Amino acid sequence: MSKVSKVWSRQILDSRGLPTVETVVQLDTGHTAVASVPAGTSTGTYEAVELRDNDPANYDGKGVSKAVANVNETLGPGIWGLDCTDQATIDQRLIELDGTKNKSKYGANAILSVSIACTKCAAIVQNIPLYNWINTLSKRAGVDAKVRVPTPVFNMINGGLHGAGNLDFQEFHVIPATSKTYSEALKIGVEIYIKLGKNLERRGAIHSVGDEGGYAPNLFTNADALEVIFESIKESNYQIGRDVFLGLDVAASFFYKNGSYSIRDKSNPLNDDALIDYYKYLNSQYHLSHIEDPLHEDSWESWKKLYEAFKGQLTVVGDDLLVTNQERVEKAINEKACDAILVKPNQVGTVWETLLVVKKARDAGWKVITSHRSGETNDWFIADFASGTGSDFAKFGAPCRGERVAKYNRLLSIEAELASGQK
Ligand code: 2PG
Ligand code: MG
Repeated sequence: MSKVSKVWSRQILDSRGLPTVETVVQLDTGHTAVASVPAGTSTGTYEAVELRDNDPANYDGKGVSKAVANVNETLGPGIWGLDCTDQATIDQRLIELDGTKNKSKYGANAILSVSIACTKCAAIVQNIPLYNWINTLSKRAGVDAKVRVPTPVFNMINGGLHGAGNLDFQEFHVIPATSKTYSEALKIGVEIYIKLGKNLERRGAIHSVGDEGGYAPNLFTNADALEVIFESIKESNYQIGRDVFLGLDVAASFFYKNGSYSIRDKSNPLNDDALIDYYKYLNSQYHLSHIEDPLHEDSWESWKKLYEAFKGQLTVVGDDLLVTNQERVEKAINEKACDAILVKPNQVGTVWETLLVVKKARDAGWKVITSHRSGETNDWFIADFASGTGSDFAKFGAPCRGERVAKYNRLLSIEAELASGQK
């Protein structure tokens, strides 16, 4: 049994240049592991709390020195002596130390950094790949999973809060067919991404990139973004509906005001029913394979209607709706609101709770998509998490920007290790 003997934390910067938490866990064997945590912009209302200093004189209020101090002074010492391979006990201790329902006392960012560093340390001390260790933990949590490299979901165009352009929808996805190997899928994504950049340039649209590495253009409508991706795929050697599919993360809560949705595609604001009709139109034109957060995070009745309308045709994904939270996932299962979950460890704040959410989703027969946040570091933990939990998909942004390709490249090495039978 290897015990946690020391934990220390510091403030580093994420991909947006904003402060985030990095934590090191050391065992009595001398082994160490480091973990840093991501941050969202389009955060769901019901996510666990990311603790910021809120001191306008420093880092525009975005500092995390309090979260760092919470690790150094309380959370770290609180897990000294615990067995690093007992993730459930470690995470339970962290939850108890915080004592709030939404981790607002010490911060989900502080707590998750410790939790992940312990997971990594446990893999290191046992000398096994992190994805294999996560697979063992998944099984302990009741997830019946085989290690697999997930299909990537590429966010090719960044709108909403992630892009400097004028699009309302947050993400426009290209998803290679699940029958492709991971390296084939990555190649497809990159080739379409390059073509898309050229097509945007030819149209005179901005082709610099947004927070997640996708292009962030000004276009006439949101449908135009789908159109230019559609064109780019047609010009490539790939066939839509056979080799690749299109998807959206609408992040609809962020353009919902006073009971309706204002989007540049329509001159008047739309109510829930009218927005659902518009999705039906987009689906008829572009054959979407999945749609994430199509409606406001509290519009449960409309989610049910939308799911009923699209059931069997496309995958309906809850992100801001579910926030990797067991209670909200249970509600969505009971209400038949969707059939897939976006899994983000920092929405809930510990590795073990994230695994329990994956279990709930799997028991309901849902698809699982492990996801990055728009603010990331080069930590590739989620690539191992996605593979070890047997996630169907991994949403790590466009195949561009260091913090995104760090994860996609990690999946390449996992694929190679699995192919060579390395354990
Ligand atoms: C999302 C995420 C990641 P953010 O909405 O799915 O793409 O965005 O991290 O800003 O919440
Ligand atoms: Mg989302």
